[in-house]
Amino acid sequence: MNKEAIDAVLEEILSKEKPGEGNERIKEISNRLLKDLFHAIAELDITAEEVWKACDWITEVGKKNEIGLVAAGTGLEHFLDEKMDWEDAQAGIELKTPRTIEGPLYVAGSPESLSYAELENEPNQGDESLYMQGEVLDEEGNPIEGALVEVWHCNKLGLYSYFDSSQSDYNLRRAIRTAADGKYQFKSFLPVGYSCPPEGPTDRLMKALGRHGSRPAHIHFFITAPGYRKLTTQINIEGDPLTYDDFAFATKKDLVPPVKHLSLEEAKALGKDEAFASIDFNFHMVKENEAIAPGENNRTRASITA
Ligand code: MBD
Ligand code: FE
Repeated sequence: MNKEAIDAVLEEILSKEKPGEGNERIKEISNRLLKDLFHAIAELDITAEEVWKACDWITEVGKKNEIGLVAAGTGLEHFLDEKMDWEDAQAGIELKTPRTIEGPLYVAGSPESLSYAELENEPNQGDESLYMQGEVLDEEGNPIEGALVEVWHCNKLGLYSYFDSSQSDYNLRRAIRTAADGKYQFKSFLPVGYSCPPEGPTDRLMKALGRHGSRPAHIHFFITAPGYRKLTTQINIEGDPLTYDDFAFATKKDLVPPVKHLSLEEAKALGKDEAFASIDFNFHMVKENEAIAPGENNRTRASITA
């Protein structure tokens, strides 16, 4: 099908849109994407059978709530980060703490405490404990008081509470408010990697692309503070074989802090009664600024009360 023939169909379809009615932004985006789709169908000679197979796949993605996984696995979510990084650079801003994707597994409303939290609802069953700590800092390196550090990670099976109904509410999800010293600390354990639900639509897409659907071990963060742009980021657990082979493209080299493993003797010298792992990591915040993208995208997120 040649360009003239494709454009004739597009013109027929777009002629139905009444000028001055509807939403101009949605018209612009919808029309552009439809045009690109029609041209792709023509150029690649995508068959009707393939189109309807794709529609079935999209229906399944919706029914199984995997659109967020598809956005992560296709790199769409990462692309949005790269676009914001590029725009920040144009505005002369270089993030000291890189942003990286949120992913689809945040739950709003986790329990809040001051300066310190234990992430597990039930105490650790013999695993090595992790202490992670640091400061929330402004552009001059001063501590920010009243910042909220929201943290979430998966359990030893790679499953996140709420999405895994066998875990209790907000397990491995907490919100830590900083005091005047800007410090936060939490106790938990080193999480493992995550894999897409096997044979689900995202996993099957990854396989069809000759890829895997797994993430290295990581911990998620939202950092918010009045007057500052929300920071969405993660840290990777050093040493995971998938650190630089993440199906969601979230790894950045400044987000792989060293993990120190302290022996029982070293721990005792610090007043702790067990060996533990330790990660130091500071969060550098950027002031809100009209010239750059906001940190909040208002995507729909899970919430236990709603
Ligand atoms: C995750 O834990 C995650 O962080 C992302 C981005 C996608 C799937 C699972
Ligand atoms: Fe995750």
